[in-house]
Amino acid sequence: MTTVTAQPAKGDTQAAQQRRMLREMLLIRRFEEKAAEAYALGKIGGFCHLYIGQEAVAVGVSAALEPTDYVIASYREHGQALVRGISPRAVMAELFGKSTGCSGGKGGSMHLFDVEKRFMGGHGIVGGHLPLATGLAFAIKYRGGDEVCACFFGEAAVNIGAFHEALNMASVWKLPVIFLCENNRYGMGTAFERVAAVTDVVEHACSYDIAGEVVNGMDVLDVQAATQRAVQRARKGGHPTLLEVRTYRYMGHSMSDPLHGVYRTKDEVEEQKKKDPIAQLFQRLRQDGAIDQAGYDALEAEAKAEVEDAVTFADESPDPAPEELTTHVLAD
Ligand SMILES: Cc1ncc(C[n+]2csc(CCOP(=O)(O)OP(=O)(O)O)c2C)c(N)n1
Ligand SMILES: [Mg+2]
Repeated sequence: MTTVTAQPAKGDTQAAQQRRMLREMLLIRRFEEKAAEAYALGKIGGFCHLYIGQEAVAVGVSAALEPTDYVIASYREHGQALVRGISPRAVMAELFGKSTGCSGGKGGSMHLFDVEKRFMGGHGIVGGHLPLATGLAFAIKYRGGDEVCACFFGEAAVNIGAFHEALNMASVWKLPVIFLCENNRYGMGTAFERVAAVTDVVEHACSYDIAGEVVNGMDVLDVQAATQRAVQRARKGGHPTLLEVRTYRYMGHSMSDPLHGVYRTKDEVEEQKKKDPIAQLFQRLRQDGAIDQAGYDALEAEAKAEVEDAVTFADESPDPAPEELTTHVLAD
């Protein structure tokens, strides 16, 4: 099975591209629900952080990128990996710790990786990959390329020194990097309302010559448009951007965190679900006459089938061989 990515294809009409974005969001949602099920069945070891609710961010950003652009992410990265074209089979097999996974079964949920797709991880240390994003952008500029590097991270990373170092160096060297702060309001079960604090950071970043925007992360088209502006700045003159994308996760922090935890109410989650990014895009496309219920159902059925296929593939794949325990390079 092939994955349809939200990246624009030649000759794509706007409606066709938006239908692809809807399909991508559906694929991520159905994939994540299946991952939760598989985790409960004991098929996934270690941590597993789901992306349900935040789909519009990965899909909107990816729709504004070229396949040659680089993406680097935190540990909540299943959605970004899928939308950049790593197959659901390779992602699910990685979650299951199987040798057919995109990191050979040795990385797991937090360490998805695919150099060919220019997906540079999956990183577990909060804020730790931001300097790597600056480094990737430095390499692009050093080689005279016109690619950009998109770096996803949660809002808790803005407290980390590496966040400021990475942004500062990107600004000083004028590097083609887009810092995407996915502000889902919570960092690992804490009760801090971070919206205001992060917005202050965006303003601060602007003061050291990084463009900054606050974006509605529940609207995939807003995310796409803001990323397109950032990409334009980056490709033109290597000007970096910080986007604070306001989003919301419906599930707990990880599979070991209860759905609502003690830091938010069920009502709050239900209220946020009214802004669901998938429902919003479907509504808009339906109003424009670009899709009907049958068209939506067909997209959803395709997504479900792709995820079922991925689970079967992961189930049937072998564990990594014992002699691979100490190797760090994937065999061809
Ligand atoms: C340097 C560091 N400190 C602490 C942790 C433990 N930790 C894991 S996730 C997390 C919260 C991160 O929240 P946020 O950046 O908002 O991302 P989200 O989980 O909301 O996507 C923390 C503190 C870590 N992984 N790395
Ligand atoms: Mg957060």
